[in-house]
Amino acid sequence: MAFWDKWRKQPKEEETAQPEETIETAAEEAAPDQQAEPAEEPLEENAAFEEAQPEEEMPQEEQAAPETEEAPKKKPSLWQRLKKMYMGDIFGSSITEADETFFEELEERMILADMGMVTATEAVEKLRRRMNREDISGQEAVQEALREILAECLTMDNQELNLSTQPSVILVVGVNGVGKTTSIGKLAARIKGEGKRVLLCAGDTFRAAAADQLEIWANRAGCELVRQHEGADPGAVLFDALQAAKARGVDVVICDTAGRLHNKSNLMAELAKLRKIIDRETPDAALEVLLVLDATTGQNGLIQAKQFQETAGCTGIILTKLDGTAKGGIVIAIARELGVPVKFVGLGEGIGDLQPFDAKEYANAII
Ligand SMILES: Nc1nc2c(ncn2[C@@H]2O[C@H](COP(=O)(O)OP(=O)(O)O)[C@@H](O)[C@H]2O)c(=O)[nH]1
Ligand SMILES: [Mg+2]
Repeated sequence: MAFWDKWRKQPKEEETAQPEETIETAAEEAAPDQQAEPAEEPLEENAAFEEAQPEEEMPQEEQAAPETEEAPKKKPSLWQRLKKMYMGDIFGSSITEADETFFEELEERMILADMGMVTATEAVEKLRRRMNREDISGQEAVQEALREILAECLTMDNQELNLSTQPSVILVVGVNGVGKTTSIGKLAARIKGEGKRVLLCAGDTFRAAAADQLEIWANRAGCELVRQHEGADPGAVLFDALQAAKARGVDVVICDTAGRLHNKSNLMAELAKLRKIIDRETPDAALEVLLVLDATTGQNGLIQAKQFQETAGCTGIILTKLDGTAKGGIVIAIARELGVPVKFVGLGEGIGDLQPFDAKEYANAII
């Protein structure tokens, strides 16, 4: 059975995961594990990955250095964890711009890869025109042209985090279970690695476990943490964190938030309140509002995203779980629909598994 067929047969439920349910269990289960072996996780991830991908890595090594032992082992890029759009059998060696069946099938596969109808149609049209204009034909050249077109769709302004002030503030929002706390841990480690002083703010006061989980990540990343008791007012925790940051000369404050309150308007009101506190306490700070989206929720994630976008005014997206069953095409649909740049992607659960988004790397990985 072709890979594509297996993919198509996946049950619907898997694609439309319900964050509200999955989340609590996932977060609660995750905490003890992370506590048990914090330092080794990234290494294990890589080791496991290398084992899982022997066919791709081995031949290269053999070719490169058959008789020398010391040839450096090429580390697989995180992008290789992305699922490729399976297209092998439609890219014949003699495709031309007149090949209607090819364009139809390509469009269908892009839609099935979560790219969305509008984007898929547009990308295929662009490809057809480019093939015509530049006289492109044949598998290699057509694939390369398609990669370039997708990368162009995804290239936006303000792709980089703005951390230009001291302190800068990052508010992280999104529904339960999408990977907010985990992404904060990874992001903190990354920013710390650039030599900056980072303070985490446990703004999810809904359950004690949420602050505990953030504390584990703060320890792992070597960052400071401001937390309060369960049920405390998140605004008060944020206020404390901002005061501490100013007093201690912290470079970046990253604030975690709850993903679920009693209802949506409650959650949105709380986010609005947190924003107000930031504006009041650190009026000149560079502020990033990062919306975390779980790639495995597919097109459903987009509906949530629009609501957060309207209330919280997001400056960027962190797209998590692209290493799993997710169809990477969702990245394109999101960037297009929301007009907000994808700034980071999560490609695993380890501390090193967060990557700044790179349109060309991404396009190379999925096509
Ligand atoms: N495979 C994978 N799992 C992730 C990724 N990001 C987060 N997770 C997992 O998703 C679950 C929920 O994450 P958590 O950070 O608690 O979500 P939150 O409720 O939004 O704070 C945890 O089990 C994480 O380990 C990712 O990029 N890839
Ligand atoms: Mg959390």
